[in-house]
Amino acid sequence: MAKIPIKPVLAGYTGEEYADVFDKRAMPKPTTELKVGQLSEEDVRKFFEDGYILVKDVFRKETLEACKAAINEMVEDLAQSLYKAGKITDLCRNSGFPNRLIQLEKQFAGTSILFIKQARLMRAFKDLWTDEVLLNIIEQLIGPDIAGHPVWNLRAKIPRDEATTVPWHQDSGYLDTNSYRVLQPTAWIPFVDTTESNGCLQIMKGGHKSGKVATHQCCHGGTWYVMLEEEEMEKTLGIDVMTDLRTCPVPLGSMLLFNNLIPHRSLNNVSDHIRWSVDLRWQNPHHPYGYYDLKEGVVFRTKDNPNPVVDWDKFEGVDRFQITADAVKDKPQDEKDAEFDTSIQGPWMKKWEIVHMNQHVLKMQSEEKSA
Ligand SMILES: O=C(O)CCC(=O)C(=O)O
Ligand SMILES: [Fe+2]
Repeated sequence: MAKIPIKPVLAGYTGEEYADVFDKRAMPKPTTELKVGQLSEEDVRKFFEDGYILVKDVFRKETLEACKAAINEMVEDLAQSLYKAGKITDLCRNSGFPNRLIQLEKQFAGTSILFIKQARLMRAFKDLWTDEVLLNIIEQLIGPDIAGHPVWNLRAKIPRDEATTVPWHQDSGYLDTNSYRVLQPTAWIPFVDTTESNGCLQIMKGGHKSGKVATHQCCHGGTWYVMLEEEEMEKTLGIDVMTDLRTCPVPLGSMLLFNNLIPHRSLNNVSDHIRWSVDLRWQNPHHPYGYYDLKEGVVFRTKDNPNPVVDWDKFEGVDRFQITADAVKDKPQDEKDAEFDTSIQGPWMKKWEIVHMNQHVLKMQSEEKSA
């Protein structure tokens, strides 16, 4: 008689190993002539060997300034809607890019979450995502067919804020299991110099080499984040936490590139300002895996057409946070209730064992879709 497993097999853990999709065996053949801004062969190899690389001085000042201006506009709009709804009494107009959202958060807890959830793709961010140099670099990693991935986040990481301090995870821990076998690179781009004190990222160097996605748990503390224990990383991914841990400060103008299997987390922001950053991802449009078939990527380049008209309308027509929350609930949320809802739910919560109850999990369970 077959043995009955003591623990149910969790849907997120597949035991599959696709090391050759992520390590140096997956490195595309280098071309003889480099396109503008492309990495050296040595740097590309480093990305595949280590699972990440810091790329310095990629962005022009104007590109970043335009993003900062867009952020200020979004913060202004959010402040206005909080004010009009009577959630705050002070618009904090005297504060600016480094701290206005801190002041808003003091009046309405969860403002940083509302900011993430609104995920507005302002023109400046479209320009950043399709930046020629950036796409030239991504082409070196995944080839000439490139789409923007449905998962991207503009993060207002305010000081000492649990909701924006992301615990250890592999990005595929949030994605559907089809993503375990395709490389989907992320560019993590800060809008301030990031250091250990304002909550930069830490990475487990080489943590992708087993080609596996380890068992995560959900949800961390009072958040919607999945988490990966150090012991589990050592056991399943073959990581030595003592020797593989790297702290990755990223100066303004630079970016950290990493793959979807490398374990990473962000540190607590113990500074007096917001650590603004965006994480953008790309995927091959022929392997559109990742988001549970809820939202498609947006094509930026193809082999035959390096400059297609980007269909932003279609991409923006699907609200990722709404669609992922609705996917695990019995009925869609009312638009009015959604506006100031500081909770987040999604299918990743169904992939892993729930080890903490909090408002995010409870809301999902109370409105849960019967399987
Ligand atoms: O920015 C952070 O704090 C976390 C970033 C992250 O996990 C990611 O970009 O995948
Ligand atoms: Fe991540």
